[in-house]
Amino acid sequence: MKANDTRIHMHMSAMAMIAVVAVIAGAVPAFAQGAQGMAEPWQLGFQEAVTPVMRETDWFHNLLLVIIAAIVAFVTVLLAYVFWRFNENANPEPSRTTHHTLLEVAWTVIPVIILIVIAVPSFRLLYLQRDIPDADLTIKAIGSQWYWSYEYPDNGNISFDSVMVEDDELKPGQPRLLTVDENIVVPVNKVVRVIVTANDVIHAFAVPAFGIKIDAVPGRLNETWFKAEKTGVYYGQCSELCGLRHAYMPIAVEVVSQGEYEQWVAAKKAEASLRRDNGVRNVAGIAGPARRAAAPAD
Ligand SMILES: [Cu+2]
Repeated sequence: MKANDTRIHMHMSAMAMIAVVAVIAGAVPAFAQGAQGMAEPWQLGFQEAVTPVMRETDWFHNLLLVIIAAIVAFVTVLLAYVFWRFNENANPEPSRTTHHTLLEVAWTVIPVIILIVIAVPSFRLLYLQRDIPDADLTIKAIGSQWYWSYEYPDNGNISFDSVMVEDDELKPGQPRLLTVDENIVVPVNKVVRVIVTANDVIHAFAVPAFGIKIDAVPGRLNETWFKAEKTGVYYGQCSELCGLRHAYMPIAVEVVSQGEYEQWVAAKKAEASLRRDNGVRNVAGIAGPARRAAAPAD
């Protein structure tokens, strides 16, 4: 009876294992396709890298994954061997050895080598992120509770707010919690410097496909950069807990061709001069608090 129970138990464990493998196998194709610019159900790993920084980050992550997996496997095997070989039954008379020069040198030097192997690409990546190349375009991103405002100082100081589109206003195909009323528009294959700050509390400007995440701190200017190498819309979210509607201030970056970008700039400038003619001077300043007041309390 007991043996039978054990067999049923083992059978169930095997079934569970098969289920886990099936789930992982099912997730892998999704990972390979990767919906552009956003996370997707059952995704494994990162979003598809669209900038040099994110490509390097991906590579570094994969390197660490191999190293950490090898260390975990090694330690597990070592522990299992110790349990089996040196338990009281198998080894009633323990050895009195206390020092072993070769072993001690090895377990000092090998971890040092592993750390160097990690440190070199780590610093390379850090410098790639921090050394901002000559920018073709600068954008200022300002976080507020709970939306982002953007300014284009190189392009006639275009400025606008970018507010999340609520669920009941989404058009078909627009992703929930990521769609905004006005995307940031940037040209493809151009170095974009992003200057980041905040109006009220600390927010964080993050776009996973670009490999950027930087705090938006009131009274401080932080900067980062990206060079998107593929057109499309890439989404990010505020990544610093900033209050009630923290989860509802997404970031949407639309990467377009240079020609389309110039058209967009021209249209934005025309819109701004129209507003000036109508006597509305600071649209961002007026729209901000009004929108804040209009945001549903939840
Ligand atoms: Cu925020």
